[in-house]
Amino acid sequence: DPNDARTVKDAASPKQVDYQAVYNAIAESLEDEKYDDGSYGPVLVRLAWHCSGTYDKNTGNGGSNGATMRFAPEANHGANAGLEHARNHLEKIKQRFPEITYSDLWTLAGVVAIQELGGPYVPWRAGRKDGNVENCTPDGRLPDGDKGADHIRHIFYRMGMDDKEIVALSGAHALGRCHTDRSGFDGPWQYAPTTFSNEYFRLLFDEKWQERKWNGPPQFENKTDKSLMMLRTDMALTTDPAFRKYSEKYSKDEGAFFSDFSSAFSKLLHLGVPSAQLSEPVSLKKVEDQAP
Ligand code: ZEM
Repeated sequence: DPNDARTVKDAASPKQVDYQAVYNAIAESLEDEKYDDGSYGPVLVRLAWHCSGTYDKNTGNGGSNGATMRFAPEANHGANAGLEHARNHLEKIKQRFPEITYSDLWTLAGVVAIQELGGPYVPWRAGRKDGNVENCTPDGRLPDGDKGADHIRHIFYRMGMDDKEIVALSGAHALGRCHTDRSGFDGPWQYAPTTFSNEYFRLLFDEKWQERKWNGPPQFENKTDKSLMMLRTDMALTTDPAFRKYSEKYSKDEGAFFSDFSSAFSKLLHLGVPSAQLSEPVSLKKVEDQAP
């Protein structure tokens, strides 16, 4: 009955997306023995972070709404080198679920990777809209790995993050590695770079770190076997007293890290998205927690 109010409303509302189905498709796509350490998870987390971390609380622009890294100016920012691997990987998911926006897809993929690689549940809301090239952010809004605590604060305070959130978010370096052909830095932060844990914080304190002598940009190596790395910004989490309060705690208490990371990462993924646009939190179950 076209005069039934419910029918009219349903016809006008946007196409429903089965986000758990999208989640599962991404989860199934993560493992690939030919890619890096065997998983697309880490680079998907980096994409979710870089598409969101451009937010500027003073002007309200930037952030995940818009997915403006699809366009040349932002895709070519030095900080985003290598993220085409993540964007191209997700293009296959977008083709299967064309009704999801890129901005929802990229942030959702970050949640999938954290949850499926052993991390905490991360609250996520849908409703981001894709922007166009005029919405691209200026270069320089993401942090440089060769700088200190002042720089980190300057970048993250602009997003509206505090010291605790900065340290918690940095724990994402449990995942993945640096690539000489992307950032110029080299190597993973921990021995199991496809497992989300507080291992990054434990190693920051339990390993001895020394400057690596090489032709590349300044970074640290662990004395034990020189196979692990830390950036200057990672080391600042132990040398700056306010940061150290949290990094020390997370090195001993994985539960505290998981809880603070979940809140901070969720906040990051929604920065700058008008709340009127966002859905209620979407239940996104880990594959292992779904009924068989
Ligand atoms: Zn990262 N990050 N990051 N980061 N990051 C890299 C890789 C990854 C910094 C940084 O300079 C770099 C956060 C914060 C900060 C991830 C997640 C998050 C790389 C290596 C660099 C240089 C890129 C490459 O060569 O491929 C700095 C300076 C940061 C703050 C001070 C936050 C916050 C993150 C998420 C919450 C992840 C998962 C990777 C690994 C990517 C991969 O491909 O393996």
